[in-house]
Formats: sequence, structure tokens, C-alpha cells
Amino acid sequence: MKVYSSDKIRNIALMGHSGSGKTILAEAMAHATGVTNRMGRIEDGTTLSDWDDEEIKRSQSINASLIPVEWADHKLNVLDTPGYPDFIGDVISALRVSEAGMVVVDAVAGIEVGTELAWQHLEQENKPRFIFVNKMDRDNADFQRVVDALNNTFEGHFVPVLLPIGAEDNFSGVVSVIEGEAYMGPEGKPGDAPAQLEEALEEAKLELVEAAAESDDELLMKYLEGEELTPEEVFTGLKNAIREGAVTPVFSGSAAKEIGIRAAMDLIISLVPSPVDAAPYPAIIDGEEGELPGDPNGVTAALVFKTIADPYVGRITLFRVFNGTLKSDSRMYNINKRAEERMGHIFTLRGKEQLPVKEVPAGDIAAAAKLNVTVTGDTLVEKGVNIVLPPPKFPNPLYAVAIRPLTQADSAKISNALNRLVEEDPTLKWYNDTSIRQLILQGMGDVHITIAVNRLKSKFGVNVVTETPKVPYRETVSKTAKAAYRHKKQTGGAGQFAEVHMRVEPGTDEQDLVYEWEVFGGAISSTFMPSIEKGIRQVMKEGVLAGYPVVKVKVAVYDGKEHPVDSKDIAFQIAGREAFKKAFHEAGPIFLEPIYKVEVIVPEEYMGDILGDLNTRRARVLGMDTVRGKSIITAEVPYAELLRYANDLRSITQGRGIYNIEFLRYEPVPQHLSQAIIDEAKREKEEK
Ligand SMILES: Nc1nc2c(ncn2[C@@H]2O[C@H](COP(=O)(O)OP(=O)(O)OP(=O)(O)O)[C@@H](O)[C@H]2O)c(=O)[nH]1
Ligand SMILES: [Mg+2]
Repeated sequence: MKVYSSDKIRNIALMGHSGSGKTILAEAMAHATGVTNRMGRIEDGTTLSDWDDEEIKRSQSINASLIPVEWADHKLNVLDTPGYPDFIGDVISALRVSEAGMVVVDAVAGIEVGTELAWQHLEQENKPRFIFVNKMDRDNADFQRVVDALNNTFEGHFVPVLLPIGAEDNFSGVVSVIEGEAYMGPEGKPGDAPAQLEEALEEAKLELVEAAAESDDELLMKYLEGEELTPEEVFTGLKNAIREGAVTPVFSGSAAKEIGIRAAMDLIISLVPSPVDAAPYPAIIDGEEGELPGDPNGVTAALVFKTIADPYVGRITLFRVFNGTLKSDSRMYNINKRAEERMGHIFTLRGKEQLPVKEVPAGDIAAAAKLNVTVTGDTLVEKGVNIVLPPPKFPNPLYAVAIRPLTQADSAKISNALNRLVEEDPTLKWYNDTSIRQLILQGMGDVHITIAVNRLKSKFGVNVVTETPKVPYRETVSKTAKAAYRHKKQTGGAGQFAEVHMRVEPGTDEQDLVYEWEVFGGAISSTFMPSIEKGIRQVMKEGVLAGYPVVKVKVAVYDGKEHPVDSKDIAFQIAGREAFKKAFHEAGPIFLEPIYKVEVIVPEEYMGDILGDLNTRRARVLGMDTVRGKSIITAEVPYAELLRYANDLRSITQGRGIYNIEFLRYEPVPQHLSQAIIDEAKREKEEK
């Protein structure tokens, strides 16, 4: 593909509710610009974006896809993101490298959960926003109703820039409000605006011109003096207003019928900030906070925002250059890993297709294959330069399952396969929790996990069964107790003898075991000190009450007895072990459970339901706040009560709630719940 200079590039992320038509919109842009000679269809699994097997199977996007299109001597890097909330990771990645987000809204359904989530995200990231009201060809499509709803629901000023000509079966074209020209049919044939739109056009134009004028003193003077602003002046002013979030332009069209697509691309070029407009970019330069000018002739720095790990194609690393120019076959330095990488032939991706490029100037997006150590979030720089670009910020996982390899062969392959999956998707995590003897796979929701499990099988041939994860309880004591144990085996052959007296008490946060020796006068020789400790540590690993590790105890051995011949290491290990168990039982044993900080964000009207539900989860509510119609509830909640929260919150709020969690600490389990943990452990043991 041809190399475009930084000012000719536009990076835009398509976002919004699942099914609003983002993938088809990207497809229509590719078709309109001659990339394909026919439109792919979701139903046939033939779109450029949704090429992955799982995407085709589910008829929905799972990964962000890059669809570069060339239009009017510009290159538009369209990033088609998934709308389903479990796949938020790729929305975050795509937005990190885009100058703007375009929220696609269904003209019939109007504002949906995914619209709200996308909007919230764009507000948080402070990115210029655009709305594309899609599916104007559908029965009951109503453009004005959507614009009104947007203005009533969200902060900001939503103004049409492309008005629809007709609707439903009669939807035939769009009119550009600023220039007054119509684009008719799929070819976008030039035409005149129909008379019945005159009033709406005038009104929208006035709003746009005012917004443009207000963003620039010079324009404002001209406007107030009654002079007409040229379309160029309106575009320039409007660009500022959009950047400040004062105005959100609203497009209309039909991706499937390919109407309004060329007009939309024209406006993206005019209104979306180019990488030059959007500079400077924050970066850590030589260890200090600084800025990069986005200069293609400056030092080179690129951010890796996505990795595709395909067992057949190999690893593909997508990056955006923020400064300088990255050249094919060059060597770059991964500053995070402190390692050199050979870039090989670089290419841009279009869906899964690789299109070679010679070089990538600041602002553009491209990919490299077979890098050695580089992962998502890393910065690649030219040798001798110390620049770190802020990585995309991914949320902590919300949902977990335990997975068990089905056969020995699966077991051998599983950790490699999981590593590859996680490399591709930073919102997926896995670890082996030895305290509960389970392999834990964490993600953003049940669909996310289901797909990960499917991929384990289809991509890596690893079969697993999933189970509910156990809560990683810990065992400890709440008071001081003493116990003594005598181990004696002196019937025939070599004898064993050891007697240990010990005191067990609550320990410190820093160490699981504080072990002290208070034996005076040589009742036990100190050579047996480590033997007793070994016995204690063995019990701590295995647990006393229900098989969970023992933590935070202080043990003092203060007396005992030994035998000149029969006392040996093993005898004291056994005595230490048994004495510890005895004392532990006497010392007010309790369970500790993990406590998480939970932040729930829901539309105000759900606040009561959320609080009521949290109440049943033993939550401690720390704060409640309402900001612009959204309630934010923070609470401390035991992990045991959060295992199904992703699903439960979804059903309480019809999917309109989001939350994030963060581990805080371990806390004692209330006494009345302890017995259930013990019973459950017993039941499991018997089953085995
Ligand atoms: N009538 C009509 N249908 C459309 C239009 N655009 C998309 N569709 C259909 O809407 C369905 C969903 O379209 P997608 O492009 O997959 O939606 P998406 O926003 O990418 O959805 P996710 O990938 O799940 O986030 C498909 O069946 C499309 O054919 C349109 O303009 N008009
Ligand atoms: Mg899609």
C-alpha cells in the first residue's frame, strides 16, 4: 500500500452496541473505495473484519479489526471494534491508537446499552466523538428521534451533519449540512437537497456555524458582524469544537444499502483530527513526563496495541507510530523488554490480509510478524532513544472459571496454549492456584471465557472441562493456645521418640509463620529445631480445618523431651506436626477470605436494586455518588459473593451496569459460615 504522510491519515474507531452495524459500515467503506468488488455479509461470514472462525460462527465481532481505506488522497484507518461488553479489551486498544471514536447507533433501536457504554468510554478517554445513525433503510427508522434522544440522554450538543433523504424503503441519500450537497444512492451521485429538508438543513447549519464560530475568536467576530463563514472556516472551527467536546456531529446512513458512506468518509477527512492536529502526545522521555510532537522526521517511537497469536500464521504485532518513521527491515529496540527486535517486512493489515508497506510515518498503523519478545503495551523505539508510550489501560478480569485438562496430552499442552491466548488478549488471565489445586482462567464475562475455551480446542487442540472456581480461603488462629504431643514407637527394631510442647498464636501480616525456639536447659537439642519446623510447615501447606493453607501464625516451641537413641529427625517432624494440629484446634481457628473493592456504575434508577443486592452479598458499602444520571457505588465485597456477579449485574440492570474489582486483603469469615466450608471440604474428600 502507498505511504501517506501524517496529515493525510485519519484513525477512527467504530464503537457501539452489538449489531448496530459497525462491521458492515467498515465493509461498505471498503467496497465504496474499491477494496472489494462486492460487499461481504455477516450472514455469509464473508466480511473483511469478522474473519476469525468464532466471529463467523457467532455472527458478531470478537476482535478489533483494522480496515484501512484510501479515499480522496487520504488513508482512513478504520478500526472496527466488537460491541459485546465482554470484548471491551479490544475497544480500549483501538481507542488508544485512534484520534476519534464513531459510535454507530441503530436508527430503529436508538440508544442501547452498548451506545451508553461506548459513550462513557469516549468521555473517560476524552476523545473527539462522532455518531453514525445507521440502518436508515429499516422500517420505523427515525433520524430525528435518535438525535433528540442523544441530546436528552448525554451531556453535549448533538448536531446533524448529514441529514437523511427519506427513510425506510424511501431512504435514498444524505445531504451534507455544511455544504448543502446531496449524495444520492450507493454511488453518492451529486444532487440537490430536497425542498422539504430546507428548514431542517437551515436549523442544523445554524447550530454548526454557531458552534464553529464559538470555538475561535476570529471566526466569532466575523460571524457576529454578519459575514457568512466559508465551508472551510466552518470545518476548521467545528474541528476545534469537536475536539473540546462542545459538539458531536451526527451522521446518517445505511451501511447495508451503502447510502451515506462516501459522504461519511468525506466528513471524516474534514472533521476528524489528523495525527498532526492531535499532537503532541504524552510520553515518558528519559524517565520524565514529556511530549512527542508527532514529527515523522523525529526520533521513532511506536506503541504495540494488539497482538494476534495464530498457530498457523504465527504472531502478528500491530503498532501505531507516534513519532518518527518506522521502516521495513529495520531494527527497533523494545524499551520495556530491553531487547532488540528485527522488524522484517512490515505490512498493514486489512482484516486478515497483509499488505506490504515500505515505511510507516508518525500517525499511521501497521504490523510486523514474528517479533521475539514484544507484547501488547510495549514501546518500540529506534536504538539509543529512551521513550515509553503509555500502554492501553485494561480492566481487571471480572469472571473466573476453573479449567481441568481432559487427558494427559491436554495437560502437557495447556500452559503453552494458555500463554498464547493471554498474549493475544490482555483481559484474559490464567494462573495455577495451588492453594485450591485449580487452574484458574479469568476474563470479562462468561461469553469471553466460553470463547477462550473454544479457542483452546480449535487453535491449540487442548480439551478442558470447566468448573466453578473454589474460593481460595486461608486458615489461621484467633487466640493463643498450648499443646503437647509425644510421638513414641519403641516396639521392636529401631525406635522413634519425640515430645514437643508448643504455643500457637496469631502472627503478623508479613509472614505466614514466625517460628521461635524457647527451649531452655536442653530439654530438646536445638538440632531438632528445623525438624519440628518442617512438621509445622507441612501441616500449614495441607491445612487443618478444610485443606486450605495456614497463614499468619506464630509458633513457639518451649519444652519437650528427647531420647538419647530413639530421637531423630523424623520423630520430631511427626511430633511437631501433631502438636501443631492440636494447638491449632485449641487456638480459635478461623477461615480468612479474600475481600475485593468493587465499583459499580449503573443508571441512577438501578441504585436501589444494586444496594439491595449488595446487601445480600455481605457487602460493606463505602460510598455512593451520582454523576450525570449515573450512580457509582463502591463497596467491599467478599470474593465468594462475587463469583457470579458479572451475570447477576447484567440481569439486574438489563446489561446497563458495569463494574470493576480490585483485590484488597484477607479478612475473617463470619463464624456462622465456617461450618459450611468445612462440610464442603469433607464432602469433596469423600467424593474422591
Ligand atoms: N437493514 C440494515 N441492516 C444492517 C445495516 N447495517 C448492518 N445491518 C445488519 O445488522 C446486523 C449486524 O451488523 P454488524 O455489522 O455485524 O453489527 P456490529 O455493530 O458489527 O455488531 P458487533 O460486531 O456484534 O458489535 C447484520 O445482520 C447486518 O447485515 C443497515 O444499514 N441496514
Ligand atoms: Mg462487528
